Amino acid sequence: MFDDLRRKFETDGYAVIEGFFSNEEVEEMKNEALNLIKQMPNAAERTEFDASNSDGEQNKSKYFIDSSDKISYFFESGAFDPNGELLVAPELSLNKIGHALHELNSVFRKYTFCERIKEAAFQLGFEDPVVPQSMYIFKNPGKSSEVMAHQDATYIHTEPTSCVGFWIPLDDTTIENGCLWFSRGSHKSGVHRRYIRNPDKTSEDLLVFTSPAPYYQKSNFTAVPVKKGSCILIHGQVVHFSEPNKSKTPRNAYTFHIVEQKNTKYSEDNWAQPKEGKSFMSLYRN
Ligand SMILES: O=C(O)CCC(=O)C(=O)O
Repeated sequence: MFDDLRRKFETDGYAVIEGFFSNEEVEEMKNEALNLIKQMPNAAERTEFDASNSDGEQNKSKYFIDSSDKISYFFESGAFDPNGELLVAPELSLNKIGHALHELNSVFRKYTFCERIKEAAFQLGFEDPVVPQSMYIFKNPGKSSEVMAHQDATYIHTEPTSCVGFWIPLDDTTIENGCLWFSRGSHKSGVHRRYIRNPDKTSEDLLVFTSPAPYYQKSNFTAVPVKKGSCILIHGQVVHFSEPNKSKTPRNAYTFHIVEQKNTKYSEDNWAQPKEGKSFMSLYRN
């Protein structure tokens, strides 16, 4: 399962492990997402999350910052009428749920801290990894499900860079339904911009990008369609994106990130910070 993993990861900036989770395990995660949908908040507490907005205007909210130790719901833009009532079925209204599923939900906690994940991290050379965030991503049919080209280290920054994403599709992914696309080798080009807590405390924008979105040439990207239950390991600096889901069915994924603690500094201006007196969960010790 882990043959050549580190070499592929270091060469391309990502590596695919096929058959990482069984169909039963995939179904358990999908069913758990349905359970979470049943517990969705009422209209007053709902927040839209528009991942296709590269200015990130709608991310810049307290709700986003506060979600780091909660199970919070982020809705697609246009999911509601002016009275806050859903215009689509609840399961089609969400963009994602985050960012502490790995901590607070027993099913996602079980899979995040399973031996296979620990072994993959170990194979990549992690000595003392922690998990700063997790998300369940709903890529439902429709334009708003696009995720713009980005590096994960923009959002989860350490010195030196150590962030790795574990991305686990719960449906087979195709070019049509919005598989991931990678710019191979782009992880060797540094961190292009950061998304930080605004140092200007008088501003209404709590979170800001340090520079505009770079232009990434689409022809540099390779589509990486994979079967459900695979795991794609994503280097924090590799540029990747996903197109809108043009199929008729949803494309779900569970994802979480790890960072190294040993000899590494977690940036204090990252949006996600451990709450006072707490630390991020250790991958190997849970
Ligand atoms: O699930 C997707 O379509 C995009 C995920 C992604 O880019 C990420 O988690 O960094």
